Amino acid sequence: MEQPAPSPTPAAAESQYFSLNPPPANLSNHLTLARAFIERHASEGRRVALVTSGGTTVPLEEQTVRFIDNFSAGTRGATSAEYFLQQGYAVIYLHRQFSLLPYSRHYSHDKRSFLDFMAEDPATGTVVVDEEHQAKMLRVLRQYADVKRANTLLILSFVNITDYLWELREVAKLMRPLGANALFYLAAAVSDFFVPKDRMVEHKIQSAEEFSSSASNGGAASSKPPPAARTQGKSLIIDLEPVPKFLKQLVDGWAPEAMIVSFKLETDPAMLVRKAVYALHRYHHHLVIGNLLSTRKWEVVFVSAEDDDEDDLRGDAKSTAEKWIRVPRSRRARSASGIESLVGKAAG
Ligand code: PAZ
Repeated sequence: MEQPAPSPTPAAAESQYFSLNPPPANLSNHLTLARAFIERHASEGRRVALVTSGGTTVPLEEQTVRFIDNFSAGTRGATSAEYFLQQGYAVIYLHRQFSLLPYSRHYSHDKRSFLDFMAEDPATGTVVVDEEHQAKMLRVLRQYADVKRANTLLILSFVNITDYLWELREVAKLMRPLGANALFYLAAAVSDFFVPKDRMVEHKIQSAEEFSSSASNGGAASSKPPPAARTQGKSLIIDLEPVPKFLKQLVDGWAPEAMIVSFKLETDPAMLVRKAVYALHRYHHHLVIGNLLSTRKWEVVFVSAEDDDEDDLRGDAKSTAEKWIRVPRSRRARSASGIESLVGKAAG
């Protein structure tokens, strides 16, 4: 009987993934910006936080018409970034393109149009902020102006899962010299499944089998492995592969001295703490923050090794502490700031 192939070591899986799936076109530009940012803040003795935020897409075609996505709007990441900045960190905000941004989040994804925050001053014929929004916008604008003046926020974007992983790995390596002054706050919703480059069809997937000839997608004699997406009759069959688990590499290889806070999302309350504890032990992060899709804006659970002794955490920590943080019902306003301020303070 044929034996299943042994699973590759983490280092082999990493090298295979990054050699098969090419980097985003703007990576080198992003790294030039990140290098200068990190060096400047390191020379000024400032701690640097890499905050990841938003969802990662899974493209189904090389010329991407269709992709798989997830729910994340980037609220957690954008809001938390503001609290890190307030706590004196320099922040590299690695976010999904067009998801929420620190400061502008207060206005950009509102149910109202941004024009609803504006009014015309009849005396001068100029556009002003509506009376009702003056106080809050002035407060947000001042915070944003301070951050711009101090140059403590660098915004980088990604779209798909492979772009995200490339950016995370390369920026993490740049942060390595910061040692314990580096913090990773991994709030992005990262896909567990993807289509590897060599199994991606080039052109738009056709909805009818008679049009989905292999000729338009590399030719029948192509040496490529079978495409991950194909039509069968009127159905679309998609065969996704697991994204290699790189979170441990962050600790072991890319930024071994950094503080790492990662998030775990579940929908089943019975799974949450169990999965967060599993992630803490498996990836050796310092803190795993668990949240449920339906209540994520109001409650999170902090899972960390009970003993904050470094060896205990990095070794086979058996005991794990959990701490629930809930925003009282009365404070569950439209904004998610309540929980973020608590999370921000805990990480600060
Ligand atoms: O972006 P958002 O505020 O709507 O959601 C935040 C979140 C739930 C994506 C984040 O808190 C999280 O749990 N991120 C990790 C998800 C995961 O890969 O398990």
